[in-house]
Amino acid sequence: MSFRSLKKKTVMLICALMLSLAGCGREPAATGNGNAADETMVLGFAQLGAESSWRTCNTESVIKAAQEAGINLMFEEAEQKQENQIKAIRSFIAYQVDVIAFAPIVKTGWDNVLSEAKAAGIPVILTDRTIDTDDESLYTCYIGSDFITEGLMAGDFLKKKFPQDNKTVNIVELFGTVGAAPALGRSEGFREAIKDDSRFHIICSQSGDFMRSKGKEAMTGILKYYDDIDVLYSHNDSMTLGAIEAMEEAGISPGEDIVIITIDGEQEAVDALKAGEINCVVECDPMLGPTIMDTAKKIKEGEQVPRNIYSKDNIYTEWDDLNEIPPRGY
Ligand code: GZL
Repeated sequence: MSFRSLKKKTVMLICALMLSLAGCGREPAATGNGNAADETMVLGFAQLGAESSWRTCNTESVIKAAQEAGINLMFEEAEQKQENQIKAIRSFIAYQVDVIAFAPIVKTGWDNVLSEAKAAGIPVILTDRTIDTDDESLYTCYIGSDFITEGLMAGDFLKKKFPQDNKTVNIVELFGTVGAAPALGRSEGFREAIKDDSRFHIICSQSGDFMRSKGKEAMTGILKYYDDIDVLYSHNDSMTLGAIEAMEEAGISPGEDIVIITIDGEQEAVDALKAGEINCVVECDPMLGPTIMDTAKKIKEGEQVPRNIYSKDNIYTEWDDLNEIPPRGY
C-alpha cells in the first residue's frame, strides 16, 4: 500500500472513529424552523481493486452515476484485499452513511461486518459479485451479472464450435480469483453445459486472479507442460490477453491453433475477436453505476426493490457480423 493511500485511509478511519466516539456521526443540517433540512444522501462504496479494465470501468461508472444522481459518495478501493473492504465498510458504519454498497472480492467472510451494518440500521447492496451467507437479511439486493449463465453461454458456443465427431477436445481453463463468485459461477455453468459430451476434457484449470500478468504467467507454464491443447476457456479478458501473449511467444496462433472463449467484452478482446485471435466473447456489463444509485435511492425512501437485479449480457462469436458490436467503453 502506497504512503499516500495509507495516509488517506488513516485519516478516514480517525475521522470515522472520532465521529462514532462522539456518538454524532452525521448531524442533519438544521433549518430555520429547527427541522432537519433534506439531507443529501450519502452512499459508502467499497470497491475491491483495480485488477482489470472491467474493474476500472466499473469504478468510473459508480463515481459518475453518484455525481449525476446528486449522491455524496464515500469511495474506498481495497487493492484486492478483503480486510481492506471490511475496514472500509466499518468506516462507513461509523460515519452512519445512508446505504452501503460493495463488490465482495470473495463469497465468504462477510457475516460479521454485515451484521454490524444491520445493527446500525444501514442497508447493504451487493454489486458485481455475490456472497455466501445463512442470514439473507444481511443484504437487501444484488446488482450484477448471472455468472452461471455466462458459463453456460460459453459452453454452448463450444458445443457449436466442435460439431459431433469422435475427436477428443482438450480444454484449459484460466480461473479467476479463487473463491470469487464470478469465477465459481463461470466454472460451474461451463461444466454444466459440456457435461453430457464425453469428448470435452478439462485437462487443466489454473487461477490467473483475473489479472493480465498472472494470466500470461499461468499460460506460459501450461504451454510448457501440455502440447495438445484445443481450447482455452478464460474467466476474463485480462487473463485472456495475457494468455494470448504467451501463445504468441510460444509460436502458437491464438484463435486458430487454440480456440479461445473469454468473458467480459473489453474493447481489446472484441478487437482480437475481429482479428480472428479470439473465437467467442461473452459480455459482462461493468456499467452498474446508474442502477446502483437508482436502487440505493429507492431503498432509502423505503421502497421495495427486487432481490436480484441482473445485467443483460450479450455474446459475440466469430460467426456474427462483428461490425455490429458497439464501442465497448472499456
Ligand atoms: C465480474 C467481475 C469480474 C470481471 C473481471 O462481474 O467481478 O472481476 O469479469 C473483474 O474482469 O476482475
